[in-house]
Amino acid sequence: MCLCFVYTRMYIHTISIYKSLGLSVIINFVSFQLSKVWSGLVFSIIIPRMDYVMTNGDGEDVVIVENAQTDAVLGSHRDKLLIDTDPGIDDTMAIFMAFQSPELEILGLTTIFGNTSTEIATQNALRLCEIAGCSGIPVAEGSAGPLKGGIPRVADFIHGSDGLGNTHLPPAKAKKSEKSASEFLVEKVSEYPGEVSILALGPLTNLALAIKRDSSFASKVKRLVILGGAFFALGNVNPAAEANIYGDPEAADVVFTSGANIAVVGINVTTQVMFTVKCSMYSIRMTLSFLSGVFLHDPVSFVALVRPDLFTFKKGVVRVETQGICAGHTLLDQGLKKWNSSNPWTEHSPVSVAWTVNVKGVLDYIRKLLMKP
Ligand SMILES: [Ca+2]
Repeated sequence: MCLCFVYTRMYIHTISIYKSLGLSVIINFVSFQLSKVWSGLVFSIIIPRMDYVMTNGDGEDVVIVENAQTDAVLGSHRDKLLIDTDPGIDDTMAIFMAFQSPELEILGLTTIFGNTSTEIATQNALRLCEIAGCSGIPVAEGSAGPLKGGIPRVADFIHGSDGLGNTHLPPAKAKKSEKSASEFLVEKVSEYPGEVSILALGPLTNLALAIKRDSSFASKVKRLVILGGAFFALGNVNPAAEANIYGDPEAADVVFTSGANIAVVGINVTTQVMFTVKCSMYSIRMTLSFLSGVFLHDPVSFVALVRPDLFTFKKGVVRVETQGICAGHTLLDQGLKKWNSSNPWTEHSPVSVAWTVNVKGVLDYIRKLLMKP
């Protein structure tokens, strides 16, 4: 693959094929990160040939195998999917991966705050649908803040003021749905009970509102795959909490105890999968961030939806701390001990918590989808 890449703020507008956009958004994001420190730095580079290299959590290159077995295991039917999202750079990758998956029928996107405000997330979702040639897909705007109220936590210090690494894409032509996200979620899941999977890539406020709106919602969802939490690992907001769960701990606890068929992918798993870029022309390795790469939180969660065989899971009840210094902490009862009396974990339905990941398999899958013509 050959790319001639001159980095300017206009760069992203010159990319018409969205398989490249997923990568260019990341590169822009990394440049945004660099520019925060090296203010005024003109980051221009020509890369006649750019190899995309993925590394495992130890920083070792993973050899990418062309023609790897990456076909989805969903069978011949199209699996209906809703994506609740806060785009968001890595959300963008996951959304494009979904659009690149013909075995999926994307029923719509619902938006939430997190990487950016809900309002900007909605505009970004509409833009992404248009770029992907899928402007007919409904986008329903979600809650502007967490269940308990207050100002939502927004990670614009990571994703830029526009949520997409300050790429400042042109405004979307399409309009958002007149329905709220929770209305839309309930409507679609009720229309196809037992058939709709949901990929939740941000704080879980919209899902909790849908559960509160319709008591049968949780039981009618085919599978809910959640990006969130840190299981027996440090968080990324503070030692106790991961960002999506920290964004609305009350909502997360409602969802985890709803009885839905849930698989949750925490950052203890997603941080094992890292994206870096190698420029072979100059035989140098571009260090894309101060962490030597970019974690693929949202894309990994998408893979957990379509290729659960690339993960192992532990089953158990998950509760979320909603207050105090550990607010947003996710704690799984692994079932290793038989408790003598009831506690906040007993009498709730277990969920599946991603435990291990086939790093090479996941990276192969992500790369193949993003590079697909
Ligand atoms: Ca996200």
